[in-house]
Amino acid sequence: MTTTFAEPITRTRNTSPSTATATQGWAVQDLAAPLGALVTGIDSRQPLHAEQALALKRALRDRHIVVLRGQQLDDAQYLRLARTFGDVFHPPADVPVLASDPYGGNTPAIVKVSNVDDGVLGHHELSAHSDHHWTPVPSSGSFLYALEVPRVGGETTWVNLAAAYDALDSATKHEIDDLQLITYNPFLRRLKPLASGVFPHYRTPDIEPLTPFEAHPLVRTHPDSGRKILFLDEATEVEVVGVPAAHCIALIERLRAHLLQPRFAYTHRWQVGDIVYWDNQATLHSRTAFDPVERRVLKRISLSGSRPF
Ligand SMILES: O=C(O)CCC(=O)C(=O)O
Ligand SMILES: [Fe+2]
Repeated sequence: MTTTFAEPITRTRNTSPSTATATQGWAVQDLAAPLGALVTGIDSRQPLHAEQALALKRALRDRHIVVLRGQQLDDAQYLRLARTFGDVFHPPADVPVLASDPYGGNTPAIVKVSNVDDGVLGHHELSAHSDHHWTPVPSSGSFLYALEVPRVGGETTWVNLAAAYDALDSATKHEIDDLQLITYNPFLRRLKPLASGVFPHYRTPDIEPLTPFEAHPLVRTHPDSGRKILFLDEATEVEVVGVPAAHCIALIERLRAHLLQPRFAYTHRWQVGDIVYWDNQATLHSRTAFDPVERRVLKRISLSGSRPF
């Protein structure tokens, strides 16, 4: 089973800014799950103190996702919080991404992830992915801020890709350590659907490659922690560079089945006011479907990253 916990177990931090009183205490605690930390006592309407910002950066490096509850931010405050950790992600002009114009470019800094009004992603299930994986310089991390949530469904699950790599047997590690993987842009595939209407999980020689594309290491090294990451998602069209498809289809299927094991996962049940900040370099996230009659409104900000190595 996937781990679903809101309650922290380990207190990793219990300190206050220098001016703090007892009521201004804040803490960062591990969730009782294979990844995730819960931050309490921080009101992110105010700029973070240096110690708080550093504690969140450390928690992200070590636990891959950081959860803040009970926040109430306007867009400027939300952007200020996100920019504490980096620049907002903008794709190249010819690379379409979520909420950009159909052919790329003009991507809003704040994306409304919502099944109502002018939002994107509707109410359906989403397979596990890392935001902007298919771009030349993928995102370092994303934030989601919950404004309205359904009573049932619409949970988001994160997968710990560092733990997934560590748990591979040594023969598999040896086999994949130096492979390069192209993850084709699913927004391009929507613009150029196959005659069959199928969204392939692996590009076979009979399928013309989508362009532009970029190869990244299948096993990347995390730029902050140095840990090895199995940088592969659940269902996007991929291709291992320079190895016949016939061999790699089975390999990729096996790796995908491996990383989707619930022992690597944390599922978040959203409450209004939650902000989750996650590392796109070390995690995947997926979402369960929910009743379209219910409203679900979140706002996403993605940060720019660096070329995977
Ligand atoms: O709606 C969700 O829970 C996740 C949506 C998503 O994948 C994203 O905003 O990047
Ligand atoms: Fe996403």
